[in-house]
Amino acid sequence: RPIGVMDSGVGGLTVLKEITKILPNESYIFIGDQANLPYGQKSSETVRKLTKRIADYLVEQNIKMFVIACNTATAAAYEYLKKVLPIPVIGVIEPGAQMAVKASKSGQIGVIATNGTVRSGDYQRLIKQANRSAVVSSLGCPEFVTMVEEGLAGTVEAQVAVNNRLAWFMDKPIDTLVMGCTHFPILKNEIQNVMGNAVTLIDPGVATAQQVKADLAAHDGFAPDQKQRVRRFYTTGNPADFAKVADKLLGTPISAVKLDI
Ligand code: DGN
Repeated sequence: RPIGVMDSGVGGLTVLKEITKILPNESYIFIGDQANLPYGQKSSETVRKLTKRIADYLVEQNIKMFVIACNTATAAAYEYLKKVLPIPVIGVIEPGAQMAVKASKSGQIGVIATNGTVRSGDYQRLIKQANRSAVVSSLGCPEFVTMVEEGLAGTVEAQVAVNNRLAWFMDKPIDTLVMGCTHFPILKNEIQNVMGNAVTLIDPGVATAQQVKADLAAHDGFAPDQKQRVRRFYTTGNPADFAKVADKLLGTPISAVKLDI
């Protein structure tokens, strides 16, 4: 049985990439809900409905685990889906928050995310739960998502936009910055350039992959079936747009199928 992974777009592929690194023999079905992108500006009720719709489709495909590879959808739907789905559900925020607390020496932690994730206060809450004296500064960077979807990572235009937005952190003494949107690791170089090497960047996808591995190990009957290994990619939007960014990101040609649900 495959593992189901979803995002509003291509960003979740940064999480899939980390999962496949440590679990190369599993089968995966990835869905990017590009027809409904961006999730970051929508109400949490709408995001919950959209995420449930994708989850239901994947459960019908007989997945054994559902990974919400989107921070906005995790904030809106993780607790709910954990209750209603018949399979284990993994979100990206809890693993990311814990990783940030471990990495930070000063307890001064920055979070960049969509406005939806910032509004949820989930990173703030979970970081403070793990370290009561932590100081969390959160900033919405919705335009980063569009830049990544348009394939602009690595351009001067992207660097300028990242510089402008992250100037907000200049008077905040953070030593750790959480890339709290799965699209943002694609802009990692731009982000590190402006923040400098004294700031540790946290990719919650890395911690999420470890969580997936641990949860699989904890459930019986989840041994990988080598013979049936598949990787399928779907988008509710335009497969050509999906493939353009996906190829670059995964370093191998991806053919995505248009999904009508
Ligand atoms: N990749 C999603 C996240 O991690 O929050 C958000 C992208 C979006 O739909 N705005």
